Amino acid sequence: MKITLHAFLLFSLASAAAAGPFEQLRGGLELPSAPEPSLKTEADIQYLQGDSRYWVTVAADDKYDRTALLSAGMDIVEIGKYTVSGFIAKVEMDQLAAKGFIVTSRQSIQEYAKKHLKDFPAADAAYHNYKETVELLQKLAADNPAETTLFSIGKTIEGRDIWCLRINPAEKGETPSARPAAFFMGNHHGREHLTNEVALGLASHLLARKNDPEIKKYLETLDIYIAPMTNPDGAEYDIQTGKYRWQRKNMRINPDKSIGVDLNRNYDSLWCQAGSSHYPNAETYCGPYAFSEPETQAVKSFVGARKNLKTLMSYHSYSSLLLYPWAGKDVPLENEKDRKVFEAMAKGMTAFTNYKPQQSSDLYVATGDTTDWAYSTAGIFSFTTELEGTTFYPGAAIIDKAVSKNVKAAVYLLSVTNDPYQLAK
Ligand code: 0X9
Ligand code: ZN
Repeated sequence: MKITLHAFLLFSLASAAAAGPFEQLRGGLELPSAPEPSLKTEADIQYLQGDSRYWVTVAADDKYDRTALLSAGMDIVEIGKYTVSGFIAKVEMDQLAAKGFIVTSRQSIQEYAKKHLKDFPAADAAYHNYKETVELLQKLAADNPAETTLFSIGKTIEGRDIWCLRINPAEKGETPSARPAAFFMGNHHGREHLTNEVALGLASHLLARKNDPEIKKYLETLDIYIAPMTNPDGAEYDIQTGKYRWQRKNMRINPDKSIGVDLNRNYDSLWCQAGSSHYPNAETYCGPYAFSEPETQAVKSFVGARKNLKTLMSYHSYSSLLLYPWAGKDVPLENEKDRKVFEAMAKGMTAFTNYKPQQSSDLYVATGDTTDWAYSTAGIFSFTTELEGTTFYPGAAIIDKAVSKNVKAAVYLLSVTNDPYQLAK
């Protein structure tokens, strides 16, 4: 929202800003809000010293304002009717006024953390860190040797493997298959730990029920891939000190010494246009060029080598949404048949999650994301799920609920992966 709007209104609205991200857009879904954590001390937030980000609330009326704010480097976390809130580096925050934005409140990330920090891992021990994720994947593979192959699709900038579990009893190893394939991914953004849990929960569910007639049918006819942690470096950095850091990006050290590229802006689909920033220290930094990052390169090679992929789900958090292309263009999908398929799939999945289905760009326009790229280059029916919750750190109690409903949605996606176009008939 630009200065032309009624500023007095904005200040009163700022305090009524959404309790969760994208709150006003979620279609009335309301979750009980978490109890206020107790205030932390200077010593508790010492580890954030040197982090120049601010948590700001900025006047923003609609998706056009939101897109412009993303382009200005803000990482939109919460959306209210007339405002948005989220993180932004100080240099970019200082430019907001000159760009016509009204900042209605601001606090350093250290101040924000004092009010919002929750401890890890004690309180959230049920979440799987990288080591535990790898161990669980290895166990699932060892317990189900006839059905699975565990392999790395590539290494991160810090050298961690990006593991992928293949579930296909007929075809082992990494050799591509002619069977229709589905690809589930989690944790593009480090702090979105619940996404890893949902992907792991899906893998566990499919293997635990491999003899159920319905699941058996999918195992016998499809080629299923699950990569729960696309950005393990960011996820590990987020919890490294035992306290959360709100780390979104990967761990590349940029030329200006800032950390990270936003992996969900680094794909080659209208790269670094709307909703994305060229500033390295921005939360929405797209990187120096498309696919500059080893993590997105790994996904590119994986997808490029598998022409049998028909469906893709990229789990993000939070706000109870199911999003489909276009994300980077403010127009409906030109291909009407495909649009019908996307809409039908979204309807099918949200019947289980009760999330709100919508075109990505109706939330805000953001170029260079996984789904636009996978759909535009390979015709894969690709979705972003924004899981439920009202914070990036919703506690352990949410895991079972989120896994259970998203597993049902994923199984629905599997049920149409053999021929998505059946939904356009
Ligand atoms: O901005 C993103 O990358 C995703 N949201 S998140 O809060 N998890 O960061 C949304 C990507 C979907 N694209 C658009 N809404 N345009
Ligand atoms: Zn995300």
